[in-house]
Amino acid sequence: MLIEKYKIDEFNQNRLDEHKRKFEFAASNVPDVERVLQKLIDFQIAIPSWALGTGGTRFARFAGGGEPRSLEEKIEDIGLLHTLNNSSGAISLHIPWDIPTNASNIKALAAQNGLRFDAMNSNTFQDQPDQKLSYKFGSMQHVDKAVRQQAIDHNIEVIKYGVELGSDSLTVWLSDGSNFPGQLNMRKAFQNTLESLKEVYAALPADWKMFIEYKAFEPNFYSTTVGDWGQSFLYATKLGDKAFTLVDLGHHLPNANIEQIVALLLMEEKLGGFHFNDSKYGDDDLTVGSINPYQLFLIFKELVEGMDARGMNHATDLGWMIDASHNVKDPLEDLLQSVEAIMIAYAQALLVDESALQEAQMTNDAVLAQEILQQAYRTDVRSLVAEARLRSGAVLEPLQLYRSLKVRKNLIKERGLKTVTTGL
Ligand code: LRH
Ligand code: MN
Repeated sequence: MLIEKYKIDEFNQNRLDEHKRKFEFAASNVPDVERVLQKLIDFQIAIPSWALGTGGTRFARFAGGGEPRSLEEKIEDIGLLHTLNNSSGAISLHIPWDIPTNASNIKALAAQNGLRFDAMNSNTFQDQPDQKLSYKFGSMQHVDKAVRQQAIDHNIEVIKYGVELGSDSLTVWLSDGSNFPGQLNMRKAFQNTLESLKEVYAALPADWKMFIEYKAFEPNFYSTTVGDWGQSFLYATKLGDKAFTLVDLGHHLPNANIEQIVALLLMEEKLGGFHFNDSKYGDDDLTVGSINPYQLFLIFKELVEGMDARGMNHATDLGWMIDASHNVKDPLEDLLQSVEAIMIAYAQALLVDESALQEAQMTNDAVLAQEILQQAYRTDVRSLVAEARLRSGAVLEPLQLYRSLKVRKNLIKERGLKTVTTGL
């Protein structure tokens, strides 16, 4: 569904006075507001191709209707998000859920929607109908060399699709592990996995990156062969300069200090990117910032400080991706909220008075340090994020326009109530 420019201009015009009032007040408290606005305009978040339909659990899945029936319709839906917030300028594909049958057509359609292709995702956590060997007992860790080779070949095939589309990175998440003590020789599983990843690494084009995504548990519930940041860091270090760790916020054990993990991986130049979502218990894949927005702010505070310490470009030097699943919300509304939460956390982190904070740290003044940090966190930056959208031709309030244009109702009329999209 296309949203005409005049509808966006009309919507913004009706809200301009109120926005300008809020923005001028917020801007008056921000020393270098133009730098902050430009960073917000440049910051683009990749939308997962597998999160445009209704997700579910092993218990049930309640379809919402109007779901994309093809990769083309997925690109249109992400194009619509990008039209609304101009911060969703990339799509992350999952193979084989979204095989680009005609890559040049798909690439052209994405370009028409202002989208580029971010990291490609392989899938050796499911058996495909035509697959010879099962991944029931793992893929790259498997005791059978033939199964490992099948997984290696699949990842190399995914790289090929990515090259055709102009992507420049591969995310490898392995569900490999075990469910019971004694079931798996965990040392051999690590070595098999490393040897397998080395063959995929060798197939990477010169300018590509490989992201090793770790996860504490699920679908295996005793051991996971890439189970935490340390293991992912070990693989990435042993593989070489093109291999990095990928931090999915939902893949940690309860109460893990994710911002500390991020600070250290960034310092070690082995942080590749993120799968943003939120969770209260396990890998809940909930809307970003819906459960623990303070943790998201603390993560971005470490990112801004750590990236500035290395002179990195905030917009392009790390992989910014969402990985969520929508059991009860409209997928597009959920994604609009997630992008907004990320932009707000980034804007707040840009407001942290770093030199004052470092002075408080050097004098062990924990009270002052918290005051400086929470001054930024408690600053309402929503009008700054909205101004960045306005200046880049997008919508002051994306969710409101999405609802007032009855986008979901139109998608259901166009695609039907029972359409089921590929993905989780
Ligand atoms: C695993 C994961 C991984 C994807 C999948 C869809 O939990 O986070 O990133 O491949 O979700
Ligand atoms: Mn993920």
